[in-house]
Amino acid sequence: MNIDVVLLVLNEIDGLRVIVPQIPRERFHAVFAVDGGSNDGSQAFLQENGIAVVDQSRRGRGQAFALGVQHSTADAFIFFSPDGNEDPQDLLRIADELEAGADLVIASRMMAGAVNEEDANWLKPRRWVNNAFNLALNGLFNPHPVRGYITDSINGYRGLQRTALAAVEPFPDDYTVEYRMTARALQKGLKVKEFPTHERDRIGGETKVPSLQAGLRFIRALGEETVRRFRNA
Ligand SMILES: Nc1nc2c(ncn2[C@@H]2O[C@H](COP(=O)(O)OP(=O)(O)OP(=O)(O)O)[C@@H](O)[C@H]2O)c(=O)[nH]1
Ligand SMILES: [Mg+2]
Repeated sequence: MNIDVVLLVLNEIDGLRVIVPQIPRERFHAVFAVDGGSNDGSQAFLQENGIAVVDQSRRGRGQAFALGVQHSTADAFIFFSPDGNEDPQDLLRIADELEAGADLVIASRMMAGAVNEEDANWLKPRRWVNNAFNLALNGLFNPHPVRGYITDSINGYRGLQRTALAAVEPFPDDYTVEYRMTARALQKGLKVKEFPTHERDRIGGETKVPSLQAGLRFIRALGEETVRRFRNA
């Protein structure tokens, strides 16, 4: 099976310098990047390292996912953010799960055995908010909400089969793309597989996602996906 790694990049030069050499490139059909308009040398660094860059016409993680799929000729894709949060060794695990037949593979920061950046804190606001969205998604879209409970429906570190595209497209432009993809995959009865990951610290640069705005967009995404579900039923 051919699998491509799609790097999602917006001003990640510090992360790229550390992470790119750690990508097990020989395992993959192609490794290429979708860039949301970096101006910090990310594009030049990628090109120097033999990684093709697809330019986005506008900013947005969802559009980056869509372009990644459009430019890939592989049987499956892994979406990877090279900012330091995601362990490049997990690329191999995701590839194995895709080869074993999972339609959607999610690196979970929340399940038993996983480590997430808030674990050491007493207050875990991001985890609590994510868990509320996980609960809503499992309740609304998961045909097996107990035994098949999805613990990290939002995480972007994931692999997807080309054959699963029909169930999860079209992608929205923004960063609700992963959440909606998980909802649609569950609702269509696709095989969604999670494994525990160790989330690490961002290496440099800045967060691109404002958290309050993100919360509101996720609420809207839930509403829109619910309407979509009943329209499709
Ligand atoms: N191509 C593309 N990549 C993007 C865009 N927005 C964010 N990214 C990348 O997507 C990844 C995730 O964005 P982050 O800002 O790290 O979001 P986050 O992981 O929730 O936030 P942190 O915890 O601060 O790392 C990073 O690799 C970004 O460079 C975009 O519009 N286009
Ligand atoms: Mg990040």
